[in-house]
Amino acid sequence: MVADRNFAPLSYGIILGRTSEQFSSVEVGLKITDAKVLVCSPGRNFVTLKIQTDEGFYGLGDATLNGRELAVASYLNDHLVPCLIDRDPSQIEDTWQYLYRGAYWRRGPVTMTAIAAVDMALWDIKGKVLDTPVYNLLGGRSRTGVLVYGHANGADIEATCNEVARYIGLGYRAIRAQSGVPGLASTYGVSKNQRAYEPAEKGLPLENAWDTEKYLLHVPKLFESLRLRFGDDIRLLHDAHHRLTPIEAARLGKSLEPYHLFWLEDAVTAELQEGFRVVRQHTTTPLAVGEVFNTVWDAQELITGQLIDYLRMTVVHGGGITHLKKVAALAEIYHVQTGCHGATDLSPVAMAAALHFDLAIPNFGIQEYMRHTKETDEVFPHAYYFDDGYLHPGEKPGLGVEYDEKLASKFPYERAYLPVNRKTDGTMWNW
Ligand code: CS2
Ligand code: MG
Repeated sequence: MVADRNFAPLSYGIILGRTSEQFSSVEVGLKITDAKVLVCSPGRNFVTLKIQTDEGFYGLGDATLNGRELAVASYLNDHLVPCLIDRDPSQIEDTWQYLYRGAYWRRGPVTMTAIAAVDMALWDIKGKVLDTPVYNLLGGRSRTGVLVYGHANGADIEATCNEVARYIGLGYRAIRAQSGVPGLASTYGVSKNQRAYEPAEKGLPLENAWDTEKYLLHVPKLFESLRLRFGDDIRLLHDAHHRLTPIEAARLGKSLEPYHLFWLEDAVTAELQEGFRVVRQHTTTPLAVGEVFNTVWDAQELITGQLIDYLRMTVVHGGGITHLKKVAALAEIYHVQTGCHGATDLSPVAMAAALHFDLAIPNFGIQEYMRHTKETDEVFPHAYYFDDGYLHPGEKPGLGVEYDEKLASKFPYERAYLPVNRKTDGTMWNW
């Protein structure tokens, strides 16, 4: 059918086979009729936005902000949902601009996670209406699959090496390795019970004790053991979780050079983006940062100054697919690749959105993949799948994720927090 001048050019009315007589000049096809904020806890907390339209199409967006979930739920329920009703769901860019610029108060994790949820849901709807997976709407495949890295962690070096062996056995080609540090009772990123670690814990925040010197002496020994046992081919990654000052991070990067890491992540926090310049001046270990970033402004200097190699921003905390593709386009010019955050606190909806994005953009680097629990996968049945070290988003129209509301209602929300970090003398520490 040829587009009629009476239709808005991006209207779904054309796709749905309507004729101009069925519309007045202001009608543009689908309308958003409802948007529900769904909160559940199948092992951990998730907030999901479900946008419904008058033609029965619906879209899902992840709105989970670990440890601060209900703030986003309120932002959506109290402030965004009323603005969505009766809008045309095909106008993704305009809706993004409306919610971002229209708020007056820009940026911040709560705002940008809420906007991301709307954005993801609208891309999901667009894919379903056009009967195609979202990656096709982003320019189509740029690769055959999405290279992922898994998490191997253990109480000590030997336990971590054994975990790496297990991941290699599962087909992973890239593995993040974390180990407990001798002399410290617990370390973030390392579970106490040999199970996959879960970033947040129920109850009040747990407190970890931290000693930078012990850590800096230990980590090179871990990677020396890993290279001796597994050779040079496997890609190895490490996350410092923002615990170091720039010069400490520079020392760590330098001491890890013989073991040629794929990346050293979150060596320092990046509120002070130029802090990375110090690290960069001293080491050739590739640097990754950005899982806590929410707009391009958090990474602008890091990208344009070529201070990092991989940007960890992801769809759910980075303003959605609409914003992240612009950030990636800026990064592409400066030889920065993506490495989207993918811990278990990002729901399968965010994981699917990341995979469509990863498959399509030219400067994709790697995708983090921490497997969800069986309960989570059952609440969010999804088309994406792991095969031989790669994830594939699948061919279902839209994002390819469902939400089982009945099952989800059996898992009510439980408050949980990320741990707090203190130095051994009690000082709050998490640069
Ligand atoms: C970690 C996460 O996956 C990562 O790289 O840093 O565990 C992160 O701390 C959590 O996702 C925070 O919610
Ligand atoms: Mg991290």
